Amino acid sequence: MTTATHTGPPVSHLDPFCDELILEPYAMHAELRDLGPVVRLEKYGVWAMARHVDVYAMLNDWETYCSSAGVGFGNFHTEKPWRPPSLILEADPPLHTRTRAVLSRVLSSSALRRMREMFETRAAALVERLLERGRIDAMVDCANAFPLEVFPDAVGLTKNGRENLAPYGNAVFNADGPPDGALFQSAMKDAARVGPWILAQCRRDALAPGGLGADVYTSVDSGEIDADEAALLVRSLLSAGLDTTVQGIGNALYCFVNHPAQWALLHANPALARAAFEEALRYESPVTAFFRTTTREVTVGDVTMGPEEKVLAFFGAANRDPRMWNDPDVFDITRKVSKNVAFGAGIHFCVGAMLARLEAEVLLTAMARRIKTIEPAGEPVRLLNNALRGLTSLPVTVTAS
Ligand code: OVM
Repeated sequence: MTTATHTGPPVSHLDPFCDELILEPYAMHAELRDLGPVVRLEKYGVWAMARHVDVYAMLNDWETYCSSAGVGFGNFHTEKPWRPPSLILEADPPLHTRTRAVLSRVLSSSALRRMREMFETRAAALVERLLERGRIDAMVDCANAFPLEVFPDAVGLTKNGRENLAPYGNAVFNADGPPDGALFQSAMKDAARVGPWILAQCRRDALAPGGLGADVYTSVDSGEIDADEAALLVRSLLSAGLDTTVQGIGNALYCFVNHPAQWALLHANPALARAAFEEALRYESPVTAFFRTTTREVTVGDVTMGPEEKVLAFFGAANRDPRMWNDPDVFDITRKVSKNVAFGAGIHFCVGAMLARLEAEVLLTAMARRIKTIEPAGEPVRLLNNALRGLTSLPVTVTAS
């Protein structure tokens, strides 16, 4: 008599949301990739994908892997969300198609073209201030300072209360983690404190004419969306528009501080700035992972998942998958990285990507033109966040060319 072997799905007992693995995830990423296309995270009873081919396929199949149940731990189909769901991030077609069209128009490269000059003037001035000081904190004085200078103005926000933006974004990303964790709990406190200010800024009369926020409301006039929907779409700008670019730019600077030959390359050829940012996004992806939720029974490899099950897509792991990239752990700004999933993929691909790239390109270009060296001057401090990978401090010295 033969005995059938029931191996079951590959299982991991690791907790990607514990402090240690938030701070240093790459060994875990390799382990998850090597276990198979789909892995069971035993601690939470959710699935995870970490290989590029599988993450990419999942993100491109919204009919099987939906977003309307939320992109964090909670399942909005069965549990109450912590805030009214985003009409774009946490939505499926046909709702998503309609809201996405609005933000696609507002954030298109042609709509952003008129902002470049203002961004360039401010970046050049910022870089001169940095060089006068010589010793700076690249997170505080650069990666935080520049988006905070240009993004709220681009949206058309009032000057008072802008300090509420960063804690709100930080809370929104922490809210994707396990609800009983300390980061989620502190996110709820932060959101309660700054949420009312955020919501007040989403109203039409709070937004300066000519800004991205006011532009969302022109879609109310055309009848595409109603005023309540417009307010929630402005909330999406404020949720996703600041912390992500701060950490993306900060991670890029962190890469250059640790890879001086790559900085020399950029300094010699500032036109590489846009490509360099993309490689930094691959190498140190600012958004670690988001969930999807299965809409039906689905089999991937040897693993069958049931309907209404949570699946975690590890962007950062996919972006360092050796099955996809040559020498994935090498930071190389001349590399072709068009399939990196730092901005996601498929219908939810970051709608603000053009704005993020513009901010990063303009700042890195201004820095590359004037700064000859950027060198470590103290221990960097990592950000602890359930979904954002980045830093809070990066002490450096800069020298002029
Ligand atoms: C939103 C939202 C929030 C966080 C992230 C995001 C990466 C979107 O509220 O729509 O996209």
